[in-house]
Amino acid sequence: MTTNKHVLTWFEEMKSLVTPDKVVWIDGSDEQLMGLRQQSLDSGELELLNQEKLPGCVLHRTAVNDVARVEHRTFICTSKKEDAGPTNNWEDPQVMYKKLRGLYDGVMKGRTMYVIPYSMGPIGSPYSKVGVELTDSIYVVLNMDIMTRIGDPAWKQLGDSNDFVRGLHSKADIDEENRYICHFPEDNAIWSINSGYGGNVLLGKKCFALRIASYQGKNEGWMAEHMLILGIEDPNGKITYIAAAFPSACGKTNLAMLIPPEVYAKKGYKVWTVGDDIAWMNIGADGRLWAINPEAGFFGVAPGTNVKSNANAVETTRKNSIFTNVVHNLDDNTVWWEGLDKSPPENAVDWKGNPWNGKTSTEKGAHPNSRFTCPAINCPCISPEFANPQGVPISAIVFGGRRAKTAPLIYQARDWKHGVFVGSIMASETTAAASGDVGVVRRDPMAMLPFCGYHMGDYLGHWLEMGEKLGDKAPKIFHVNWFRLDDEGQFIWPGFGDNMRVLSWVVDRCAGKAEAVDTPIGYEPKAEDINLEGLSDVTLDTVKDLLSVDTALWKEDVVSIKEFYSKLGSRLPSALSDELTKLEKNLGE
Ligand code: OXD
Ligand code: MN
Repeated sequence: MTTNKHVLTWFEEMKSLVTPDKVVWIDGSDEQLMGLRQQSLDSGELELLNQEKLPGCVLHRTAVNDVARVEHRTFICTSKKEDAGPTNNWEDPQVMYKKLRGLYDGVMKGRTMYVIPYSMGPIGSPYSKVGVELTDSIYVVLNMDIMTRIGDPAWKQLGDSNDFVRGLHSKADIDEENRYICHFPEDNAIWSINSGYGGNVLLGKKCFALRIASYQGKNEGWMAEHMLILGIEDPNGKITYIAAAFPSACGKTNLAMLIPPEVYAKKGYKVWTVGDDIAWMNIGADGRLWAINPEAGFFGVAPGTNVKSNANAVETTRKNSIFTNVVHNLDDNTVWWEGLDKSPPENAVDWKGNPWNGKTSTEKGAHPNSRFTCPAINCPCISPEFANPQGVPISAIVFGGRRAKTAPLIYQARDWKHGVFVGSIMASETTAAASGDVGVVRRDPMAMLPFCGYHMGDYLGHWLEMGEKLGDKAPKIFHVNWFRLDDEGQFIWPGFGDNMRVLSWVVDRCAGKAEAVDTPIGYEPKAEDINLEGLSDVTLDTVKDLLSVDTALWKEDVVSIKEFYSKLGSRLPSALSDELTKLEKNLGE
C-alpha cells in the first residue's frame, strides 16, 4: 500500500464511484500473483497450458466483439478541441466525465477492484514515470505484471509525488456500444470501460506510454514514440543503437529481434533488443538522444511468428507467458496460430472457443490480432542495457511503412528537418491491430496517428524543436519499406533477418563510412552497397528495382500528402510545407 495522499484521495473518489465489494492492493509479490492466477484458472478466465512444454503459460480468450484497439471509440479530452487536433476524436472533458460516470456508477458491485501501481521504465531511472491502474480484471493484473514493473517498487518510485497517471478500467459488460477509451491529458487520467482487449485495457501501454506520455513529452521536452529500439554490435564490439517507428503489425517485434544472416553472424555481428514497441527519448547530459524502453515485456502479434520469421520471439513465449485468442491444441495442451508451422492441430479449439480442426476448417483458428504477452527477460537477444536507467544513445531513427509500390527499400533524409518531413508523410496499409478495414493506405506520421495525445501539427513542431536542441548530435533519419510487391503481388525483398543488410548501410552511414547517391526524395545507397552475399534469389538488379523512385507515383503521393497536410491547418509547421515544396520541385514537372 501507499501513504501517498494524492493517490489515496483519488482512490477513495474512484472507489465510491465504482463501489467494489472488495479491494486488493497489488504488491507485486509472487505469492499474491500466483494466488490471483489460480483464481482466474478456477473461474475459467484463464486455462493452464502444458507446464512441461510451456512452464508458467496460460491461455485467455477475449469476447469475440473485443479483439483489437478501437480507434473510433478512443478519445482525447482536452478543454479546447483544437488541442486534440483533427486526427483525434475529441470530447469536452466535463461532458465525457459525466457520460462515463454514468457508466462507471456501481460497475464493480459484486466484484473486486485491484489497485496496480506500476512504473513505466526501470525503477530508479530519471526517465521513468509511475501510473496506478484500478481494474476489475485479473487478466489485466497479470498482463501488467509482465508488461510493466508493478507493486511496491512503483510506490517507492512515486514517493509523495502527485505526478502519476490515474487509470480507471472496468470490463463492465464488454458492451461494444458503450466501449470508451478516454484520455484526459490535462488531468493525467485515463478511463477505459467495456473492453478486455490488451491495447484498450493495459493502460500503461498505448494509453499512458504513448498518448499521455507524448503530451507530457511535449510539455517537458522529451519524446514518447511508437518505436522499437535495437543495438547492432559490430565485430569490434561497437554497438550502434537504432530506434524505428512502424505502424502496428508491420514487423517491429521481428525487426527488434532480428537474427543476422550467416554472412554477418560469421563475422561476429550481433543484434540486441532493447524494446519492440515504445521508446521514451530524452536529451542526455552529453547532448545526445537517449532512449529507454518503458515496458518490461512484449505484447506481440502471434500469427506469422515462427522460427523462421522470429525464432527469438518464439523462444521468448515459451515460459511465463499469456496467450490471447490463439488456437488451443487439445492433444498436447499447447497453443498454435496461423504461420507458426505447417501442421495445424486437428483436435483443437479456435479463438472463439469452438471446436476446430486445422486440417479441414476453412476458418482461421487464431484471430489475426491474437497476441502473446511475455517477459522481455525471456528473450535470447535481450540487450544487457535493457534495464539501464540511462537508456541507450540513439544514432539513427528509422521510419517505415507497408507500401506495395511507392517507397523504396531505403532512403536517408538530408537533415533533421527533412527527416521530420519524411516521418510526417509516412503511410501504410492498415492491419488487424485496430478494428476497421485492413489494407487501406493511410497517412500515419511517425506511426503515431492512433497514439498522439495532442494536435498532430504541434507534435510535428515538437519534433522540429527537439532537432534544434540536438543540433549536430541529432540522430540521422532514414525511411525503409520491406513490403514492395512485384506484379504478381509477391514481396520482392526477403525481409526478416535479411533486413540486417539494409540496417548495415544505416550503421555505416552513422559512422561516416558509406556513400550515398542523391535522389529526388533523399539519399539512397548505391545498389552495390547492399550486401547480397548468401542470398540466392536477390540480384543487383532486384536491389536497383527496390531502390527505384517512380516519380509519377511520388507525384500522386504529393497530392495525398497535401490533402493530409491541409487537415493540420495552421498548426502545420511551415518548415514542413517548405519541405513539401522542395520535394515537388525535385520531382520535376
Ligand atoms: C500494438 C499496436 O499492440 O500497435 O503494439 O497495436
Ligand atoms: Mn504498437
